[in-house]
Amino acid sequence: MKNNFLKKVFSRKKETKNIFKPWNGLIEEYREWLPVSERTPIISLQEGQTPLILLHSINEIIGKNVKVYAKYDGLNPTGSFKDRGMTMAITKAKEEKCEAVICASTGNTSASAAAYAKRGGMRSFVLIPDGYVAQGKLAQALVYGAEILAIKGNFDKALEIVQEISKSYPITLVNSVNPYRIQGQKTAAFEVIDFLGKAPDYLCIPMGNAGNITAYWLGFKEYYQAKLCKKLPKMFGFQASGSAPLVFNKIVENPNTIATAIRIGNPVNRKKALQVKKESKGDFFDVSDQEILHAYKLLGAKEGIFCEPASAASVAGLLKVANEIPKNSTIVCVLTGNGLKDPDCAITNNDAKFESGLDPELRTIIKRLGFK
Ligand code: AN7
Repeated sequence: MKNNFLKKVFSRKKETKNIFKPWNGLIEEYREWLPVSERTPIISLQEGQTPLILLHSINEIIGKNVKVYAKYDGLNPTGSFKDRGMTMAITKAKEEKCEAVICASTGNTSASAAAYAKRGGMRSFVLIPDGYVAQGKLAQALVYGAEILAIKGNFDKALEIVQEISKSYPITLVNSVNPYRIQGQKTAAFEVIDFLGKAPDYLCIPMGNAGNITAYWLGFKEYYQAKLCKKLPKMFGFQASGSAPLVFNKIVENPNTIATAIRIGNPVNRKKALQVKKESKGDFFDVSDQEILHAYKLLGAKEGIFCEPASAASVAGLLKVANEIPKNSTIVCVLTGNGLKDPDCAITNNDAKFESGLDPELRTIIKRLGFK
């Protein structure tokens, strides 16, 4: 049996199958939809083309013959959806001969900005809320050679400062107020439709500054206007209960949540987000940290998908509003960031068995496995 298999392997013709269609990054792939010209120097890490994964256990929980998919954007080059916007923002900064970029960040923007800026030969300055950036993200910013300033204040304060600086000094702001960020990020909606062959009935997405929900909606609308889909999804945005300025329509002075990525009390894209809600006949809801962690664990231990807590808010939200979802719906939940970004959260919040200090002895191990 084994020999036959090996014979077959070695007698195979020496040529590759060429099954992989090369993917050249989202600017090249969606060039005609983006503000680039022949002369634009494209800065890319071949981001995009992230998988849309059917979530079997979530489907089972909700029932009603729904089809729930995860858009796993944590598989981008720096582990979050930010790379979609950053390839565009940094490409345009390069085209405009800019030498340095700056951002405020809860972590992912800083990691992505640093990676793409360095690839483009620029300096990258990042302002972060001291003590509230997950370890993986901080590690990335350090490795990518960012110049990091941690402030005694939250993200909102940091964003105020970098907005001021970029007005008066020759440094390009790459937060989602930079319109090129939204342009890049809208390609995620294109990919969803390219994969499904239609728009989903619902898009569930976590919201912080609400750049991503704005970008998805723009992408869906552009495909709709080009007749590449026949309908538009309802946009469901979710925020953590302790940090839900868009849900409660106010400014949250001291936002607080385990999902540090979306610990944002005064979103700059507030108006745009409310417009998306209205136009799409969607809705915004809050989810508690407990609900977020429940979804986070479910995705990990039942689906084999490790996302960061902020991303799990999309699935937590869907589970919360499942009663409102009609039968046979197609739903896409955006998983915005990779679980490896926040190892502390993972180690503190899981239901795994972990025994340590065991003797390296066969009998001991067999017994621990539950055998005699
Ligand atoms: C994993 O990195 O704002 O609603 O500074 O990292 O477009 O702001 C991150 C936001 C969702 C919210 N999920 O997106 C930053 C930052 C993850 C995130 C969001 C963020 P927006």
